[in-house]
Amino acid sequence: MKDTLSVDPASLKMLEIARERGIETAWDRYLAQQPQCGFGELGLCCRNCNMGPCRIDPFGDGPQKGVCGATGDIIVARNLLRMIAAGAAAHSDHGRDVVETVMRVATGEAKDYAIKDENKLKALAAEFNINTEGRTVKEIAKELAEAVLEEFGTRKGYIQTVERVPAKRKEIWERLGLLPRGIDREVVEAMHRTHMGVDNDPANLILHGLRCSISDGWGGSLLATEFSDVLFGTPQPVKGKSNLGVICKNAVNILVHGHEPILSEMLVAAAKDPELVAAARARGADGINLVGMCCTGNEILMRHGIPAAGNFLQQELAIITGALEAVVVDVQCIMPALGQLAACYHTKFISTSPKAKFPGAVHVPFDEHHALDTAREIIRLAVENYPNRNKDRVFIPEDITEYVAGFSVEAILKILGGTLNPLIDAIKNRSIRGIAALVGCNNPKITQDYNHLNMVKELIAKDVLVVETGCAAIASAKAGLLLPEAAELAGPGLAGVCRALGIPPVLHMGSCVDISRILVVAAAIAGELGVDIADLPVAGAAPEWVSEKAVSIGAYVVASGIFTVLGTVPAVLGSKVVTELLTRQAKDLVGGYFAVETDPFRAAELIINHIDEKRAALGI
Ligand code: SF4
Ligand code: MSK
Repeated sequence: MKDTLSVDPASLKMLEIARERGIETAWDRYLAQQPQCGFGELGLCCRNCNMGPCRIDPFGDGPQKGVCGATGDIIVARNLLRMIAAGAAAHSDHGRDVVETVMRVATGEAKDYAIKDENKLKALAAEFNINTEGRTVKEIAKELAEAVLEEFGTRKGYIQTVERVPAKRKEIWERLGLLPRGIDREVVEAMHRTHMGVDNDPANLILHGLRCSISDGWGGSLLATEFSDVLFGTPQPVKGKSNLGVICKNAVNILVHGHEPILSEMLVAAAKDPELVAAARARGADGINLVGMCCTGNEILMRHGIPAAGNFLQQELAIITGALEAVVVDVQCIMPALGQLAACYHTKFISTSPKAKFPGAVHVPFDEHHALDTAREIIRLAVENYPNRNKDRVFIPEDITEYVAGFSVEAILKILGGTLNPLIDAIKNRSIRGIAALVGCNNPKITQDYNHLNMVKELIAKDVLVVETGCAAIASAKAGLLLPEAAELAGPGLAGVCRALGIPPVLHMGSCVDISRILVVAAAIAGELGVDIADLPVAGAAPEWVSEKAVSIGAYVVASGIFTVLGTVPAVLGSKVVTELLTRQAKDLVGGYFAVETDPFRAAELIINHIDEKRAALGI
C-alpha cells in the first residue's frame, strides 16, 4: 500500500503538521534519496578494502568481479554476514551491560538497583551449575554474573544457554558446526572472515552468519532478557495506553527512547520523586509524564504500564507535537536527525551512553554508580524546561489506545495454570491453528504499520495466535489488538481460547531482545511434544524490518528451525547463490528458511500454509 504514508491516524495528523511547518521527517529524507542505489539494494557493492569501492553489474554488461576478484556471490554473502554481526553485537552488548549491572549490584557499587526476581536468579544459577544453598542473593548474583560474562568469550566449547534447545536441534547445530563458541567470538570471527582475502565461499560465510546469530538469539539477547528480569522483575500482564495522545498537554513530558532498561527504570523511579513533581507543579505543570518510544518504551510498558508514545517512525513526530520537554536516549534505533529537530522546539535532546553521542544533544553521562542521582538530574532538566514551551506550537493528536502487555514466559505459564499443556492441547485440537511471531520495525519504504496490522488481522482471523515484540507490538497496541476484546476479530477457535483465558489474541512479549522469550516457549513446546522446533506449526515474520538487529534476528529464528517471512526486501538479490541458500537450501540444512513477501495478505497466507503443512506432518 503506497498511497498513504501511514495507517496510524496520529502519525498522519503529525505528518500534516510537519508539512505545514516545513519540518522534514524520515519520510521526506527517504524520498530525497530516490532513486536509491541499485547496487546497494542488491547487495552488490563492496568497500571492504581500499582497492575498492567495487560494484558488480547485475545485468552482466559491466564488471563481474571486484578488484580482488570477489564475485557478486561473495560480496553479497560478506555484506550479509557483516549485517548479522552488527545486529548480534548490538543485542549482545546490550546483554553484557545488563549483566554488568547485576555484577555491580552484587558488589554494592550500583546501590540504586536491586535484585527483584530472586527466583529467576536462582534458576539461572542452577543452569550455570552455581550452588545457591546457604548463600546470600548477592553472593549468588556475583558468581552468576562472573560465569555469564565469561560466556562472551568462553573457552569451554560452546555457550551454556544453548542447552535450552531441544536435543534434536542441538544435534543439527552440532553436525553443521553452528554451536556458538562464545558470543563475542562469533562477531569477531565474522569481521575477520569478511576482511579482504579471507572467507570467499558464500555458503561458508552464510553458515557462520547463522552461528553468529545463534550466539545472539540463544546467547546475548537471551541473557539480556533474563538479567533484565532478574534486576527489574519478570513482566506480568499490565494495562497501559499507547500512541502519541499519551503526551499530556499540561504535564512535563519526557520521552525515553532506545533500548536498555538500565536507564529507563531509573527514570521511572525519578519521575515519581515528590520534590521533582513539586518543582513541575511550581512551574505550572500538572505533573511529570514519562512516556516510552520503541523498545525502551516496551521495557517500561512491560514492567510498569508506562504509556508507549509510538514505534520507530514516530520518534520525530513526538517532538513535532511541541510538547516534549526532553527526549532521553541511550542506544539503538535513535535517529541522528533528532538533535536538529529538537532545536526547532524547546525540547532538550539528552544522550546518556558513552557509546551513543548525537549532534545537537546535551550529553548527561549515565552510569550505574550514580544512577538515581543522574536520572533526577535529567528529569530536573526537563522540569526546568517546561516554562520554555511555546504553547502556540503544541499539537497533540488525541489518539490513545489501551493495551495489555507483559506476557513473559512466566506470565503465560501462570495464565495456563503452571504448564504449557493447555496451550499444546489447544494446538492439537486446532482451537489454535499455530503460532506466528511478528517482530521488527517500521520502514518508510512501506506504509507505516500497514503490513504489521494486516498480517496480524489475517492470522488471528484464521486462528493463529500471534506473539509480538518490538515496534510490531506497538503497532498492534495502537490498533487495539492487544486487548482481550480483540478476540472478536479472531477465528472461533482462537477467540474461544482468548475468552476462556481472558487474554488478547496478540500477546506482547517485550522488546527486540525479548524474542528470546518466544524462542524459549517454542523450545519448551517442542520439548513437551518430543519433536524439534522445526516440526512445530510455528512461523516468524518481520513485516516492516529495518535494522541490522532484525537481520540477526531473522537468521537466528531460521537457524532455530522456523520459517520466516520478510516484508521488506533484504539486500541479497544480487546473488542467486545466497538467495537460494536462504530461501531453499536452508530448509534442508536447518529446517527454517526465508521467504520475502511484501504483500501482507500473501505473507499471512504463506504462514498459514506453512502452519498447515506442519500440522499435517505432526498428524494433528
Ligand atoms: Fe573491491 Fe575486493 Fe576490496 Fe571489496 S575486498 S573493495 S571487492 S577489492
Ligand atoms: S526498536 S530494532 S526499530 S523493532 Fe527495538 Fe523498533 Fe526495530 Fe528498533
